[in-house]
Amino acid sequence: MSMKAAAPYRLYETAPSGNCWKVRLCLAELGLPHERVTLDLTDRERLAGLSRHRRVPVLIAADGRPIVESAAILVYLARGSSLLPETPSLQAEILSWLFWEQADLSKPLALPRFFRRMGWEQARAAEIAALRQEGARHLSFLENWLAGRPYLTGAEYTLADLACHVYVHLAPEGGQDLSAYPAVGAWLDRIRARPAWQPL
Ligand SMILES: N[C@@H](CCC(=O)N[C@@H](CS)C(=O)NCC(=O)O)C(=O)O
Repeated sequence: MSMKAAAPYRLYETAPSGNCWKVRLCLAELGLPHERVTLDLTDRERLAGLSRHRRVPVLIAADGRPIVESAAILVYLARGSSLLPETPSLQAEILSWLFWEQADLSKPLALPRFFRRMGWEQARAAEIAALRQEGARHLSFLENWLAGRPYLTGAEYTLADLACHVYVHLAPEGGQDLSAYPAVGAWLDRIRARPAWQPL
């Protein structure tokens, strides 16, 4: 009789979450065995026992410690891989993209999508318009940045691209038009062509 070895990582997630998708993409890119537990966000009691913020994603690390915040999970998984090279200055630059994604980029791209999914598009029209404007400002910045390089930190795909492309890819679901950003579109195409990339 064969005993099935336990997967070293367990990911608690919800289906539509971009932050959870980032973690799945990272696990796939690195070929790390894992199991997924897909929750319903109404399952507050279960979430409270897993995450101090009652949010997903939560990754149970190999030693059983729960890790919250998608950026922290990505760094934990990617250590020692080409997604997070050891060169200290490059590593710091990659982290700076992860912090920027969380502090600036993701909110104006993710919230209009969330409001649309909830059916709040009319009720929150003014807020959505302001968020789209802010999102467009970040997309223009990315357009200029990516005009001169294939990936955010240069020639190689890293955790910076993995983390930052997720809500850019999903932005049209929130009504953001990406057609004015050809360098961003080409960057997305390069990332989506990776063998391990999978749609949400
Ligand atoms: N900064 C956090 C954001 C996590 C987050 O907002 N998760 C959402 C799903 S994408 C969630 O669990 N929302 C439930 C809630 O806030 O009640 C991360 O990157 O992990």
